Amino acid sequence: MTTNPGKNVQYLADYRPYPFVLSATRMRFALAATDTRVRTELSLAPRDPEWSEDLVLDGGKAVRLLSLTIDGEAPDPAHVTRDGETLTVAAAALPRHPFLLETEVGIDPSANTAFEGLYISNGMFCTQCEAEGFRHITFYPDRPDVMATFHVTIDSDLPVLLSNGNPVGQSQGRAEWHDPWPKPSYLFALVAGDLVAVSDSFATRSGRQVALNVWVRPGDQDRAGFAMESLIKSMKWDEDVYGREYDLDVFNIVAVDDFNMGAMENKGLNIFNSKLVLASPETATDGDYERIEAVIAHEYFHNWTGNRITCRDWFQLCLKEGLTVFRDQQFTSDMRSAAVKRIEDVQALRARQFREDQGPLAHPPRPDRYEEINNFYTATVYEKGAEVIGMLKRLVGDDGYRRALDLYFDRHDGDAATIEDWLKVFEDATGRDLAQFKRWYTDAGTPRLTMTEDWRPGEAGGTLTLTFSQQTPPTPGQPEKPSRVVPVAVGLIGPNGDEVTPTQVLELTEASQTFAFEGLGARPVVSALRGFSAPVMLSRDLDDATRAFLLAHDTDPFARWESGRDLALSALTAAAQGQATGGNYVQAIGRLIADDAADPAFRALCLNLPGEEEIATRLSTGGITPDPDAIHAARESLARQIAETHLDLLARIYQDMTVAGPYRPDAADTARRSLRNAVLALLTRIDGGERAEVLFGVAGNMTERMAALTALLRRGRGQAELAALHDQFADNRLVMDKWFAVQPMAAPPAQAAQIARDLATRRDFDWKNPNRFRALLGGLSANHAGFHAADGSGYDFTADWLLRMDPVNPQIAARMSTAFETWTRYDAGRRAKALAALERIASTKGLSRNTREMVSRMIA
Ligand code: 0A1
Ligand code: ZN
Repeated sequence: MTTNPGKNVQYLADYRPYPFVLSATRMRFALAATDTRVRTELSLAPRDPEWSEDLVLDGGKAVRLLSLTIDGEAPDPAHVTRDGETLTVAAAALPRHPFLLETEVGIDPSANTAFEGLYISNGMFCTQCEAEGFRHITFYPDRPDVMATFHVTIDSDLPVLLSNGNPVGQSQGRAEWHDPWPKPSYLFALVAGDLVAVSDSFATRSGRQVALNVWVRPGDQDRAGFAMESLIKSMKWDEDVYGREYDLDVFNIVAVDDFNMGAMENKGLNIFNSKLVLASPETATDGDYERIEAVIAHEYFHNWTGNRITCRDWFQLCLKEGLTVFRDQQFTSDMRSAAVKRIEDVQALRARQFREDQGPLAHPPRPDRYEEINNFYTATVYEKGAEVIGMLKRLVGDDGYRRALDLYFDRHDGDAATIEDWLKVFEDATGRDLAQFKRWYTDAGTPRLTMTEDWRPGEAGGTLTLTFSQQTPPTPGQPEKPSRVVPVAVGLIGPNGDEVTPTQVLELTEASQTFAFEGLGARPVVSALRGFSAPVMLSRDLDDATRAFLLAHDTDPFARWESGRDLALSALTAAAQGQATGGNYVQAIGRLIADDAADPAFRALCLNLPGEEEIATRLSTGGITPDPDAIHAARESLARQIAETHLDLLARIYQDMTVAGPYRPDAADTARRSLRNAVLALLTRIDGGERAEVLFGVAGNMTERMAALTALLRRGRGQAELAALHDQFADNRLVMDKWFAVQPMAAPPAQAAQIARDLATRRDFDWKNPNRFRALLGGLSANHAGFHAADGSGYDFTADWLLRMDPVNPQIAARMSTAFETWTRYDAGRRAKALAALERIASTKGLSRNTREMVSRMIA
């Protein structure tokens, strides 16, 4: 194997403060596509004047040093050394007092296909500096604990020139920006291009007027209004709920077409992947609208949780990401339906984070080692990081949480903080000892909880005793897993369906523990892990009748949905192993969806069958090797069974849920469309596709058109609709991304890899665009039985393209390699083919650090 783990490993334990203090950074950019010049002035001082240290600045290979002076003088060249990743000025050449270091460098944005640092997207200059992109712009201490004010001058003929902070001068061909808030380099941003703005303003609660702009390319203005509305709601919400006010005169958002991730919280100048800004009813789905609202909020909330208080080092990434995800989840719950949001978040957590936690890429929310930090922008850092905060809030209560957060903002404003700092504010604000709780940050893996019940009737009422035991399977590098604090929210439902004991939070701290409920009239049914009170897997012996009872009567919406989910999963896992069918589920789901008083969104969530990946996970957690083809067949068969059994009811709901009037992406209309589309997916399996064809033809919005198209493709139809969509939207990148994604995703599994291969030969498969690449490869890997086709065609196609992408954009190649992260759970034939594909990648010469780390962890 040519992999080389260990060579570039960074360790949390090695943290050391930077030996110099940087107070102010001044930069001047002369923008040019192939030869941009950057002059940088750093106001530096030795941290300890008694101690002399070399000055080490980060700087990528492609940064050409043109000049360097210290207090205006060029040092002896013997004192300046350059290697591929740094520039070092020897201590002997440095004053013991504050000094000014000036550099000029040349960089080539047009050659930057990795989209890290300064690059060009569609004729527009833009930057991405998190995590370590700034070092591709200039020589700098590119680490989050070095914070400075920035003064930036941009020289360019392009009409719009933006950077962080407030504008302090604009003239023909030049703009100057000053950011008074000290910040680390990863929050730097610059944008220059031919852009137009949708503008508005916001008056903060202390009366400051903030100019708001959403910058897009000319012609896209009519699709930027929703982003602006979302921004204004976010600003208001953060004031109302967290007491956090915005702190500059302007807030700019820019949409760019080439972007490695979703969006970026640069101070005062958020840069977004255009798919998370641009939306119109004809081009975006309800899901897109909801994500736009959430991500606009997320980036805005970073202004306090991330920017005003940043991270000491990248091991602490979940300090800003977990908290900011938690905040954006709260925001969406407040804007829409809290119950629906919680269920969606848990589904996403299980699909991405539980999956990660069970495989070779498992790591704690706060890792203690990495080779390439860009590989750690993961579901564990983000989503599990948010779950950990949800548990903290549950344990200390809403008031305790509020006091802790106020203390956090007071105590750490302006700091580069750590997880220890974060936990300490909770300890100080609430008096609670969080030593054991900290394991949630340092330990990987999903705890398995088992709950058993013991019922003793008695004269003065019966006693129900619940026994919980917890155990966490080993993860890479962590064989032993001590017990954690697990908050388990429990309620009791009486035999008549009334709640007899409202929600109570039990705190597990031991490997095994019992809790007794006394004085009960009759044996109740336990509703456990309400609201998904901890990110664990709970197993308990429950028969289908009791699950159906909870699905009908539980007062906690999450737990109620979970009962339906468990019913469906037990039917599907049995069928995938060639056992009996899902009669109980089919009956129970019929009763639930017939309830017209229930929220349509909730009914839709219950009606959507668990995905094939989720079924595979459930099987492999139970020690059974999943067979992707059998899973696919089982799921299709259960869907048909539901459609046949409830044909009339479904047809009625399909009519009833028609949404009249102009399209609105709000919670109420979204809910109706989601139920209607869930019903359509079922009916299309037995109706020959007429409903879907009609809907595709008449629908004016993308939500319904995509639902119809997907349903048709799953039946091996939909070619005319695909062609129509292409004709209408060939010039719209975002719609064409959907067009590329849906084909491999909804294809019959045996054809999926070939369909992806054919699509990849098209001229409009602009694969260097991250969205387009993700659409095709992600579309295929979302087709569980297609990606895991027994002949290895899915693996081979994916490996071919990862290898092609790696030298161009290593971040994207590494990220998409996670399609393989579950490979060890399949049968020997599939494992051999997946391993061969991974080894082919690993043995390729010149592989990036990003992809090398991912692949070597997966085959370790
Ligand atoms: N901090 C951003 C995510 C982000 C991370 C890395 C990036 O480039 C490698 C870009 C964006 C967020 O949480 O939204
Ligand atoms: Zn974030």
